[in-house]
Amino acid sequence: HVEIRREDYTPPDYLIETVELRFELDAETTLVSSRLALHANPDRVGRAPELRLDGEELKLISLQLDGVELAPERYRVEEKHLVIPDPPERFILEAVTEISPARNTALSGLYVSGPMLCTQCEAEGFRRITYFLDRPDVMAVYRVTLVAPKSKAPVLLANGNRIETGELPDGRHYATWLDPFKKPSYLFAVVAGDLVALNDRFTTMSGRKINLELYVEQKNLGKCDHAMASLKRAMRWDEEKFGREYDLDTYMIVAVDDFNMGAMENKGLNVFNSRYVLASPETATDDDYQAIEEVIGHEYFHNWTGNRITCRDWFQLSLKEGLTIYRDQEFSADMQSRPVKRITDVRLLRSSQFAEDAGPLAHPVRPDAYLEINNFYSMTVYHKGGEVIRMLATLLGPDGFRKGMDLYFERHDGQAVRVDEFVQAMADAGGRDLGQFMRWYDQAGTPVLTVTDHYDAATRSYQLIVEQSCPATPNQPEKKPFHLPLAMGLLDRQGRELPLRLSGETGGDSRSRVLELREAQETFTFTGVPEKPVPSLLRNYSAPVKLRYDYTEEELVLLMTHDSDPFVRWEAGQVRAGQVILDLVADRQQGRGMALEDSFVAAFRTLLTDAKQDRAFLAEALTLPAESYLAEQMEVIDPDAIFEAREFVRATLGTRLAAEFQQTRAACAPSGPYRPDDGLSGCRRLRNLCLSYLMAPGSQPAIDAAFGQFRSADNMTDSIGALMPLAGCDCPERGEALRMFYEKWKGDRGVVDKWFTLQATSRLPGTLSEVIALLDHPDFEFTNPNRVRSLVGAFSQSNQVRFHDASGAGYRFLADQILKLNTINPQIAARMVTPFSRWRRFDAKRQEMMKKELERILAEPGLAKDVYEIAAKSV
Ligand code: B3K
Ligand code: ZN
Repeated sequence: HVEIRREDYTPPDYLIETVELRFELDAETTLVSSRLALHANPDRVGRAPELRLDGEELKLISLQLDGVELAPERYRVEEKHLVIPDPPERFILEAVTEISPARNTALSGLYVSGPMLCTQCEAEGFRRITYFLDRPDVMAVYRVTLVAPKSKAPVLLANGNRIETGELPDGRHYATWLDPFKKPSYLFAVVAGDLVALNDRFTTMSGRKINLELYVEQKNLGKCDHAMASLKRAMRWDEEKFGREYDLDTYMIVAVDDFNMGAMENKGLNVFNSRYVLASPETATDDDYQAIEEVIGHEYFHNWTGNRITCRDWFQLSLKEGLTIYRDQEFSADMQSRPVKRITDVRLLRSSQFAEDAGPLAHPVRPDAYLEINNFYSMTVYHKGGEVIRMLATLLGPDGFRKGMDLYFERHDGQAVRVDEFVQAMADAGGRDLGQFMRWYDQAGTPVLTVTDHYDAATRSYQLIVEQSCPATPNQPEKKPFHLPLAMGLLDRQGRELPLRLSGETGGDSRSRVLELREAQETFTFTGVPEKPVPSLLRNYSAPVKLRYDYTEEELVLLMTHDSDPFVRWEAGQVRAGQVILDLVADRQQGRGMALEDSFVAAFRTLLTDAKQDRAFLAEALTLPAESYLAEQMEVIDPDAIFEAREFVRATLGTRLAAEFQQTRAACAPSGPYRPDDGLSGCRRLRNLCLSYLMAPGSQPAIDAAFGQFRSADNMTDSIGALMPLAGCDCPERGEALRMFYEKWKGDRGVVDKWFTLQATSRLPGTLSEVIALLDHPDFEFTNPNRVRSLVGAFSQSNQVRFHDASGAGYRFLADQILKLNTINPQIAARMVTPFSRWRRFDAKRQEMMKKELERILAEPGLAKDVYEIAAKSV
C-alpha cells in the first residue's frame, strides 16, 4: 500500500478539456465508450513523459489515439493504470471498457441498487467506470449518452441538461446530457432505472425558473414532500444568507437504498441514501425529518462550496466539507431553535470527534498523508472543520465573514483550490492576519483551556488567566498555541451580567464579548468589577476545546439558571451531571454504595417544573451526558461502572420525581393529529424523555404507559419514543411490542432498520446473543450499508456497555463481521473498525482482547487497504 503525501503534490501532466461518454447499460455487462480531448499541461513540472490514466476493475476492449487503433507496443495495461509512454502534445483518446455493475458490491463506480443503475464517484470511483485522470484538479466539460432498454430503464439521467432523446431498435432508447460547467470526475453521475418523479418549481432571486425533480421508486412517491420542501427552503436560504443562486435549469435528486454514506452532491444530479429523502409521519421521526432537511441543505450548498469551487487535491477536503457543514448547521439553526441546534452539534462533536482526536487515528483537519482517502471523510475533516469555519465567522463578525465569502467566490469561481486560498480571502476581506489561525488546519488534537481567576476588591479588578495546551497526537509531539475566539461574560452573585471593560479601555458597556487568544498563557484584566464575579466562558461554544475551570456547585447552578447564553446554561447542567455520575462511578469502583445528592435532585426538579423554559431546550437540559462522553473523561474507561452509575441516576430521578415527570408528560400530550412541522417536536421530545425516566426504575405502571403509547401512537416519533424504553426493559411487553412493530413494518426498509437498531442498542445483558441471532434474520443483508449500520454499527458504536462485555465476545463478533465485509464493501468494513481504535483507553484485559482482534484482522489474506489503514494505525 502506497502512502500519498500532501507535500508530494504536483500539477497533472495532462489536462482533459472535454469528455464524451456513451453507456450501453446492462446490469451484468455495461459497455463504456469514452472520447477524451487531452493536452499536455502547460503548468506541469518538467516535460510530460508519459500519460498515466487511472483505472480499476476495467476490461479494456479497444483503444484509439487520434482515430487510429493503438498498437500494443504503444501502451500498457497495469493493475491500476493505463499507460501511454509517448503521446503527442494534444490528442483525442478513445477507449471502450467493459464493467459489471451487478458484481460491484463496493458501491463505488457504477452499481445496481434495487430497480436502477447508479453511480458514486467521490472520491475515486470514476476510475471504476473508465480510464481517466481521476483527480479533482482535472476539470472538464462532459457530454454523456445513456442507452438502455426502455422497459427496464424508462428514466435516464446524467449531470447538466438533457439535450437529446430518442428511440433505438430492440426496445432500447437513449438520452444525451450536456453539463456546461467544468467539473472534476468525482462530481460525475448517471442514474438509469424504473423510477417516478415528484416535480416542482423554484424561482430564483433573479427570476429564473428551475425545475426540481425528485426521483424515487413508485411505492415511495408519497414520501417525498418534506425533502422537496426542504430543498426549496435551502435554495431560498442560500440566496438570502450568501447571495448564491442556482446555476442550471434543473436540479435532480435520486433516492437509492444502497449507499455508502448519506448523500452525494453530483452536479445537478444529487444521489441520496433513501433514508435522507423518504419520510411520512407514520414512518419517520422528528429527528428523521430534521436530518433530511439538513442533508438536503448540505448537498445543495455544495453547489457553490464544492462544485463551483472545488478542491485542488483530497488533502483539501475540508475546504468543501467543513465549510458546507458550517453552512448546513446555520441553515438548520435558522429553520428551528438555534440554541438546540448548537447543543446537538456540540454533543456530536464532543462524543465522536474528540474521541477520534484523542486516539491513534487523530489527524489534522488538513491531513498530511493517507493510504485510502475514503478513510478521511472523518469527524475531524467534517465537524472540526465546520468548527474552524465557525471560529472564523466569530473572529470576523457577520459582515466580515460575508465579505470574505463573497471575495472567495469572486476570486475562485471555476477553480480547484486549497484551504489557503479560502483563509486568504477571509484575511483580505477582514483586513486581518490569519497566519497563526492556519494551525487549526495543521495541528491535530483537542486543545485544553485552563482558566483561573483572581479578584482584587481593593482595585475592583478581576483577572482571568487563560492557559492553552494541546496533547501530542501521532507524528505531532509538540504543539504551538492556537489563535481562537473565547466568547464570555461575567455574572454577579445575583446572576446579573456585568459590563466588560478591559483595563486600558474607556467606555464600552458590552455584557458579552469575544477575547482573542494567541499565546500559551494570557491574562485579561477587567476593571470596575463590583464583586467577585462568576465567569461565563466559551459562550455558544466559541471554540472546539476542552474547558477547565473549577466551578463550585453554586456557581454552576447560577449559570444554569441565569446566564444569557443558552449554551452556557445547558453546559453548566451537563458539567454538574457529569461530576455527579463520575463520583458515583468512583463509589461503585471502590465498592461503596451509590447515593444521589439531594441538591442534584432538587435542581433537576426545579428545571423540570420550570414552565417558562422552551421545551426543546428543556429536553436537552434534562438529558444526562452520554455514556461515551462520560467515558471520554475517564483515565481508564470502565464501561460497566459508567452504565450502572448513569442508570442509577436515571432510576433514582425516575422514582423520586415520578409525579413531576408524569405531570410534564401529561402537559406535553398531543392535542391533535401529528404534523412534523407543527412546532411541537420539542414537546414530543420532552414527553418521550419523561417516559424514559419513568421507565428507568422498571415499574409496571410505567411499562403500561409505554405500551399504551406504543399502541396508540399515530406517528413514528411517539411509537419509537415508547418502543425504545420497552426494548431496554426485561418484561413480557418488550417481545410483544417488538413483534407487533416488525409485523406492521416489515415491508418498509427504513423502519426495519430502526427495528434492528432498537434491539442492537438495548442495554439488556442478552443483547449480543440477540444481535448474533439477527444476523440470520431473513431481512439482514451484508450488502446493504444501512442494514449493516443498523445492526453491527449500532451495537458496536452505540452500545458501549454490551460491546465492551468483559468476556470479549462483543469484540470477536465485530471482528468476524469486519472480515466478512472486507470482501463485500471495504469502505463500510473500514468504518466498522473504529471502536477497536480506542483500545488504549480500557483496562489491561480489554486492551489485550481488542488488540488480539485487530491482529486477527491484520492477518487476514487479501485485506482491503481501507481496512488495513485503520487497523494498522490502531494497533
Ligand atoms: N461528498 C460526499 C461524501 C463522499 C464520501 C466518499 N467516501 C457527501 C457529502 O459530504 O456531502
Ligand atoms: Zn459534504
